[in-house]
Amino acid sequence: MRIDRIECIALSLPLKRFFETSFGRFFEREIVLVKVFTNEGTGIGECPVFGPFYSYETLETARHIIHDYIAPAVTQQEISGIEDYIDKVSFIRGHNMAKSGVEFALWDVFAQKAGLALHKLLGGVKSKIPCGISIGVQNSIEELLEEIKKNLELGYQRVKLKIQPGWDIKVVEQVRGSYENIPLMVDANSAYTLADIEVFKALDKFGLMMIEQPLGHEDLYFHSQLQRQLETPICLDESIHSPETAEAAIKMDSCRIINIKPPRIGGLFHTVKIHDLCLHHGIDIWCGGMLETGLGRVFNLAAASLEAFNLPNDIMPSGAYFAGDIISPGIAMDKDGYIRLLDKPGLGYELDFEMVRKYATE
Ligand code: OSB
Ligand code: MG
Repeated sequence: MRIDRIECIALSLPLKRFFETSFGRFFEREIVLVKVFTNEGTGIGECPVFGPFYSYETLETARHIIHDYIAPAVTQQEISGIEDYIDKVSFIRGHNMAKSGVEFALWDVFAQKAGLALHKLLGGVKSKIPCGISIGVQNSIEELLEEIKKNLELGYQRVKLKIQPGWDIKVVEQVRGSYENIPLMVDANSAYTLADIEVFKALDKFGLMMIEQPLGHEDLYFHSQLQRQLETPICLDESIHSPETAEAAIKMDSCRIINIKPPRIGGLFHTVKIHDLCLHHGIDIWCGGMLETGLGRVFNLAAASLEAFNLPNDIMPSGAYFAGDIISPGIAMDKDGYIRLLDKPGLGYELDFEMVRKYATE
């Protein structure tokens, strides 16, 4: 297969309601839509960059890396498969979201060419994917309890609360007061240090499924120190960039669970690698999200269809956070909190050009 051209389109989608994490409150979602034109068809992917709050990648760095480094390394030549693409861009250090945006589009082309649904081509074994909801920091506890109620009624199988200093122990205590038995977890997005050990010892008493990324976004060592003092499993998100960091984290006992976000680790090829590693070591995994559009969620759904993804995922239907979506049909979740995988060749969804035009920023 030969890649002729790669195109990036910047999109900005308004959120239905603000989304707040320990790194900020957001009202809109800016992402990069990636189109890869090959001699065997066109594929689409997305880079769900967040600005330098979550990681160093931004809309501008993703476009820059794709146009000025990835495209020259992979266009106008034969690409034998995904692994060949991974090899050809491996000289670029980091910039996993930029790399994965193009990788996703290539998976789309290869799945179309094989006449297989993407999740089947990847080796997925599931027909439906369990969903959890991620609920941001709210203005008040009352507002939070209202959000939880609404989302449980929609069918989500677990609730993840964003926490930060000042919005942690009391909040979890009150949520547990109203919902004694729901599958509940928290995500700190690196808002604490080991000096906050007492916060985690207090959280340890609430029967949480896990505490996601409590400490530094690059850290493995301090997480291993924290994990040995807690019953609750630590789940790493930001700190895991690659199969190598995943292996180091497992060997250091920095976590018992890994949140695999395909864009954060450079795409679906590395997703399979980390999946296999976690299966081997008995580490639980689930697929995280970056407030992707429906398009980004399709790649996450394929990841979550792999055997060892055994916990509810941060994969939401269209309409969870956005009023409109850029794919058609929209992604739907049933009342039991499952998204059914489609069995059409390729992604199974089409780009909605009218919505893309509506949200394009240039
Ligand atoms: O840390 O998991 C995270 C959203 C944006 C950036 C980081 C995170 C999140 C979420 C939302 O928690 C998950 C989702 O719905 O995509
Ligand atoms: Mg997280």
